[in-house]
Amino acid sequence: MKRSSLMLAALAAVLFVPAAAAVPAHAGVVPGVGAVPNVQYVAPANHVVKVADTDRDPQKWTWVPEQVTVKVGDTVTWDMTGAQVAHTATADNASWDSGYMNPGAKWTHTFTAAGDVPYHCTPHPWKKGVIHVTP
Ligand SMILES: [Cu+2]
Repeated sequence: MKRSSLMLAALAAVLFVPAAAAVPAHAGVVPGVGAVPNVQYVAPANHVVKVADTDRDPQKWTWVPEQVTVKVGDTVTWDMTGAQVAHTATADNASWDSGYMNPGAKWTHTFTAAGDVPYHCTPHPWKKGVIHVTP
């Protein structure tokens, strides 16, 4: 009886090894390179914003989508394919400005700092958008 209790205790000790002692799922050794740290690399993503400007009432024109959430290092491309007139994507704080983008033009900006960046269109300032940049 006492012996089987000891065996159970030993078995439990083997089964309940703390998870931290386990080899990380992404860690490994690459021949010629060495140990690879358990860091997951996420490639920067590109996000696309278009414009809806076909309504006869310019007040109804909008960015599509009006809000975009990106990560630091991601890019946003304003794509004027299908637009009827020229627009600008202009940060409200003037930190970046596409300049006039004619129909069919594209302009890409990389976001390097976390935070919300409201922007507008210079000739149509009611056309507002926000880029939410997360760490
Ligand atoms: Cu505009």
